[in-house]
Amino acid sequence: MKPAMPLILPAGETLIAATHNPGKARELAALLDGRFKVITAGEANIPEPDETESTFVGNALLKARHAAQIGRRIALADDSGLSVTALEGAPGIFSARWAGPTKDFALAMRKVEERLEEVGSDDRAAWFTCALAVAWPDGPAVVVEGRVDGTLSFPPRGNRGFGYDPIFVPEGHSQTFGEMDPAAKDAMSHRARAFELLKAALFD
Ligand code: ITT
Repeated sequence: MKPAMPLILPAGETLIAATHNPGKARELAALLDGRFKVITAGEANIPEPDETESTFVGNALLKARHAAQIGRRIALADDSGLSVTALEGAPGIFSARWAGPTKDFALAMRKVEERLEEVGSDDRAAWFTCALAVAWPDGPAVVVEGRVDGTLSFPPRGNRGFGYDPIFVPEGHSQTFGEMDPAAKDAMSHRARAFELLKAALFD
């Protein structure tokens, strides 16, 4: 939805990418495509906030507002995750937390496979969600959400991308996101779809 008062996001502006996940920071920088200068939350010395909300949208807004207030610049945050139909949407907003303190995604992907065995379902349907929030230091914020559907495939395949990419095969494709050319993932991912909505709301 377009804000009632147009929010200005001038090309060339320095944006804080409010993430501590290098895989995400890489994809966000590619999507921003030279339009903005991007510094990460780490470079701006912004600590990671606790993700206390119960939705992707809530956590994306929380992270963007936190970074914009501390960094005194416009901030873009991403809250995202993998949801599995047979696991009633888990891990969902807990996707990063399933990898434990050492961010071990081989472990997190095994956990998904084990939980599927436990529930005894053959349904391998899953989807990725990405909420993107932009917050201004003086208060306003915009948030959008994108989704990509697919199926899970074990064992994990490919070492591109990040997180759960090696077990996710997007609908209509045979390669996992972990095997795909990064540009191919960027053309169809949940993050790309959210980004299209953000562009329509803010840049066009
Ligand atoms: P920040 O909060 O610092 O941005 P984070 O990794 O903790 O980093 P989230 O809480 O949003 O971020 O967790 C999202 C997790 O979901 C992420 O760590 C990945 O494991 C997974 N995920 C999100 N997008 C993904 C993608 O495009 N490919 C694979 N896994 C993805």
